[in-house]
Amino acid sequence: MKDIVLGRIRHRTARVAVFGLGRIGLPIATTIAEAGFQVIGVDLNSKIVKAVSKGRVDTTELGLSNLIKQVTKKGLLKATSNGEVPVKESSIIVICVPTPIREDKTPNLSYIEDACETIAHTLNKGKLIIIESTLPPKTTKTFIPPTLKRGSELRCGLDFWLAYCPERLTPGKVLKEFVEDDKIIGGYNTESAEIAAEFFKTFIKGDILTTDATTAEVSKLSENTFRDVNIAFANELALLCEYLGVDVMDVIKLANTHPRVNIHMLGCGVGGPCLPKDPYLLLHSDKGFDSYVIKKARIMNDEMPKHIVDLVLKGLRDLGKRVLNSKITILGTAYKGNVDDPRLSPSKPIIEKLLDLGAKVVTYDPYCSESFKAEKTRSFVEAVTDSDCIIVATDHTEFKDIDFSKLKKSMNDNPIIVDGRRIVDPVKAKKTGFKYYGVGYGVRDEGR
Ligand code: SAJ
Repeated sequence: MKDIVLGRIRHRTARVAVFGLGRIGLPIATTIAEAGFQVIGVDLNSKIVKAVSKGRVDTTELGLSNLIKQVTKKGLLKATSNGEVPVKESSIIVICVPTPIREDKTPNLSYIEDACETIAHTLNKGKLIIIESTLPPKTTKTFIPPTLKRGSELRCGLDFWLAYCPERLTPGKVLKEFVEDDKIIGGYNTESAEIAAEFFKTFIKGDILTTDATTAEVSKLSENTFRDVNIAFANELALLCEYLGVDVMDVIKLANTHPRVNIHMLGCGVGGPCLPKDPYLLLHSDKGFDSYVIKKARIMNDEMPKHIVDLVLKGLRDLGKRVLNSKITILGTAYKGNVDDPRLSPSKPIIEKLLDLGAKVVTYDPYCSESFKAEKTRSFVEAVTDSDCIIVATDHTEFKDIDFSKLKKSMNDNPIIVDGRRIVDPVKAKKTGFKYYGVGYGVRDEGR
């Protein structure tokens, strides 16, 4: 059996089913098709299925639209909503569905379970199942096999193979990173890791790093948890610098000149599909490991939107303005710069709090259409006209070179800038007559 599947991989005759055609699954399916495999994508969203089938996908992901056109034209990529037939016809099944957390921060594995149950209906000997979705520790070893088998006599690791091969991709660079980055292969057993490694070698240029499934799960979660804890340190350092009257940007710039120091960037909070949830997935276990650092870091980052609102209230107070009916402009609703994704964006709690306080809140985002119930404007000028205060909430490139004199003419008297991403030059802003408040921008006693 093993030689058959290896032969099909080597000759590209293995058919591949990819469950989940989202921001990660679709680029992965397209890349596998580009490597010469016949790929059938499975997604419950009929709009995505229709668009992929026509080779026309509306995406901002660099290079993806063209690549999809090419592979669908060659008949190498198709899509469907019904997963049973693709599973039957495929030797390799890749699962790229979401693994969100619930309100209570516990993992929601329902999408994974649904995909496994669909696969279970037609699972037979000789298939390789690969999971790219981020999983809590021990999920591959304990949760996936019984869900896949659903009462069949098939033995995981012997009759079919299973490997956890986590995506480590960042939106905007998915196609490039998927091929060029090193690939971690966590085998349910050694044979599963070997076969999965042969598959990825057909299109991955980076190193193939094989290990066991649980180590791979913890490693992936550690990558993002490291980022979250590092960002939390930068955020707490920013609050300390405000208190000490120094600029955290100067502090981090100098500290990072040390060859072994890499302090990340402070901000107005941590959003996106990964960092806000992965630390909770990492900590999830039936024994209930009692975290201190990781959990506190999550709380620290989730506190930052409140700090932004505090800076706005301070700015208005310093100028004798009231928040009630003040016009406040939110520059950016995407969770990070130059993406269109609003998932868990820090802009949401900032907007909600200001609306609660009776402010007139408007948003402008050149990439993201979300406005979180604030009034959405179609242009920067419309957003800032007659505004009392602008908040830089997302580090889009467009917001990095604001024409302050033009901006000042559009805003109300005594305009305020609250720089949640520290991308505005405080000296220039203040010289043009703005009251500038920035995360970590401590004001020295001598009144800088
Ligand atoms: N952020 C900071 N300070 C920083 C870096 C980020 O405040 O120094 C904020 C961002 O503004 C954003 C959040 O943290 O709100 C997450 O930023 P991120 O750069 O980690 O971006 P993500 O969430 O897009 O991380 C992605 C993840 N992959 C996918 O979403 C598919 C993650 O798995 C990757 O580890 C990460 O990219 C990466 O490798 O860059």
